[in-house]
Formats: sequence, structure tokens, C-alpha cells
Amino acid sequence: QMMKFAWDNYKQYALGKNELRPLTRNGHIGNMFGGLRGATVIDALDTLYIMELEEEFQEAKQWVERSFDLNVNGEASLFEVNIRYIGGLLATYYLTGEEVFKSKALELGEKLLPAFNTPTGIPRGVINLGSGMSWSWGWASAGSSILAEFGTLHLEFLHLSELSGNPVFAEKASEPSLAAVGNIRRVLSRVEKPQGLYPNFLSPVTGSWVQHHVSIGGLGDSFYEYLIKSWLMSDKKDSEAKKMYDDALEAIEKHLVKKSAGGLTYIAEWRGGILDHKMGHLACFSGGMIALGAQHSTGDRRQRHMELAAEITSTCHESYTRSDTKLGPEAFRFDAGSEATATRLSERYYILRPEVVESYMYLWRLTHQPKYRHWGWEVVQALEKHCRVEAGFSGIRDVYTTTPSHDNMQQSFFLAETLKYLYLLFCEDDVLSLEDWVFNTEAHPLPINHTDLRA
Ligand code: DMJ
Repeated sequence: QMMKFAWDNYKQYALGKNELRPLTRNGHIGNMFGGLRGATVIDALDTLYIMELEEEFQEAKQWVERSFDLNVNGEASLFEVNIRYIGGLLATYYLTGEEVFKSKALELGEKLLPAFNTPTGIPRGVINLGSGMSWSWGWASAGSSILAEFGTLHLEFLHLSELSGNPVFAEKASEPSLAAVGNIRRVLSRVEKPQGLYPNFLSPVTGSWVQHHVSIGGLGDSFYEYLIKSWLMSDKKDSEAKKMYDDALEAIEKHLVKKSAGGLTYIAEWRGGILDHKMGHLACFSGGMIALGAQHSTGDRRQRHMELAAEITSTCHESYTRSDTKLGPEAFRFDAGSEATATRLSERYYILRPEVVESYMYLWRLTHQPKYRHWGWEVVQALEKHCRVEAGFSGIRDVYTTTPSHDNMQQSFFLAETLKYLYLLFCEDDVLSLEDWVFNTEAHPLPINHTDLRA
């Protein structure tokens, strides 16, 4: 019902734009997608499909067939186009077997390749989808590329190679330097890691780190996620990815995992050796990731990682329960007497992000402890109470007040991720089973070892 409401309003007021502005009842285009349109359509497709919203799925599919134009000219984020558009199209192709989704994914994938034409093969963050020119984000220090961006291509690009028969996306190009994501892996496994940690900024020209900021939240997050999921998606054959994940997690445990005075476990950020005792909402996906990885460890390590995953998820839950709306802030801190609460005005907002319910979903599926469903239900109620407006769902500017100030944005990831993970939290485990699927970082399911569930 929440998904239908979000979709119906997007369709009525913003179809063909990227996202819905639910208060002003119009569409938002934004500047991340380089002239591509319909981000919400593509992000919503697989969610509509798995929720069996048949009529709505057909509306979305029809838009893709009739109106989704790839001949655009504009500055796109390589990362966002990959996780939302390519991820959404691939997942819908695998779920439905309908060719239109595959052919659009492949055509769009080709348009991203020029971003990899750098001295190291590490792609730049921004690409003009028309001219193929690429450059780094203006805000990224010294023309660097971002770990969470170039490290979050592997799952989709392997499928692009598999489906197209063209090795250039993945590993097997005749010239190794032409294999887009294989090459990224090579650069990363060779570069020296300070104390085993991966900083967030790397030069695509020299292949060295530009700044020593490490975070499991924004700028770093999905790089770690794609290591463990690459291994799982390969049916546990990509042992290089598993080793990189294990080593990275060991360094994170050693240097970043902390316990607050009040007993809450959190993952701090690291700036050139100095800890910043802050966790972003984005970092809350890590409970789910660590639990998923723990399933494939043995003995002490398995138990330790399951405990860590549960503790982090519980801390993220605390960041929700300690607010008046029961929704969590963009970032929360553990300093100056603060425990899992935002201390800065600029960090009090909630933009319909999924990471906390994502961890609830994994922890539920992997432990079946009822508390995760209870916590998920608290989120459903809070979303209905504070984020539902007349024409859709909106983010809120301050989770610590129940007098609503809405931000007038229904993010596309709310339909791709937040509502999908909530739905899966209350489904049987065999709906998109973790044995058969990995979710890309936008919650688009990709089959493990290319198993086709329709077979
Ligand atoms: C999503 O687009 C993805 O989950 C991404 O990895 C991080 N940010 C948003 C949701 O918060």
C-alpha cells in the first residue's frame, strides 16, 4: 500500500522526471543523471514486480519501452547511473526475462566506458553521456576518484559482460588493461593501505591515495559491500574479493570499532590517524553486511562478527528511538556527552534513507529474532506519521521535532530500497532468497552465479 501510494503519486505528478516533489506536486530532475530521466521508474520496477503490483509494473514498463531515451547529453554520476539505472534494469531483466530491460542496460553500460580512459584505468566520477568526456567531481580533493564510486561497479559490470559476451566490462578482455572492473581491483590490491585501511580518495592518474580519510559510511561504504557480494555472486569463487573483504574488516575492527561510555558499539571515521566519533546514517548498512559475511566464517570469527553486526544494528536502532519522530538523523555522534544523537543542526534531517531497515532485513533473515521485525514496524509507523503527505512521501528536516518540516523530496531510493527492504523483512525467506540473490547497493537483486530463477 505504501509502495502503491508512492508510485501513484509519482506517476500522477512527475512521470518522466527523476523524482517526485510531493508538496508542490511536480517533478525534480536533479543533476546526477546526465539528462537521463525516469530515475524513479527504473528504481521502482523490480519493487513493483516483487510486490505483485502488476498494473503499476506495466505502467513502468511501458514508460521504459516508449519514453526512456538514452541519447542524452549531460553530466552524469558514473556511480549513480550504474547503481540505479543499470542495477534496476538488470534486476528487472533477471526477474522477468524481458529483453527490453537487458538491451537498455547494455546500451547504457557502453556509454559509461569512456570514464575508464585514465592512466590507471580508475574511472573518473562524472561523465558526459553524449560526448564521453569525463572528469572528477569539483569537490573531490586534487582531481581524485571516490572509493565508494569506483568500488561500486563490480556486480553490475560482471553481469554486463556476461549478458553481452563483451569482456570489456569485467575480467576477461584480451588486454588486461581493458577490463574495466578487473583493472580497478588490480590497482586497489597493489596500492599500500595505511594500517590496512582504504582511504576514500584515490588519484586516477597516479593510482595513489590523495587524502587519508577512511569511512565505512559515505565515500567508502559500498566498496566494502561489493567485495563480499562479489564473492557471493561468484558462487564463492572470487577468493581475491573475499580476502580483500576479510582484511579490510579486520583493519576496521582493529582501528575504527569503538564502544561508547553508555555501551553502544559504533564504527568511527578516521582522518589521518585521528578518530572522528561519528556514524552517518549511510554507515548503518554495515550491520547487514557484516552479518551476511559472518555466515561464511567459522568458529570464533563467525560469532564475533555476528555479535558486531547485531551491536551496530542495535546502535542504529538507538539513533532512531532517541529521536522524537522515531526516525534517525543523517549523522549521530558519540562525543561531548552525546550517545547516538545528532549534535549539529545540519545533521538532524532524514531523507527516507534505507540503511537501517536494510540491516534489520538481513539480521531478521539470518537470526529470526522477532525484535528486527518489531523495529521495522516502528519505522513503518514513523514513516506513515511523519513522512506521508497528501501526494507522496517526503523527507523531514529535523527528526527531533514532531512539528513537521518536509523537504519536498520523494527520493527514488525510497521505492528501490526502503520499501523493498521493509517488504522483505515481513516476507517468507524464499522471496528473493539470500541463497540465490545479492542486492546491489540500490537494493536491485542480481542472481548469484547467474542462476536464473525462472529456470
Ligand atoms: C542509495 O542510493 C544507495 O544505497 C547508496 O549506496 C547510498 N545512498 C543511497 C541511499 O541512502
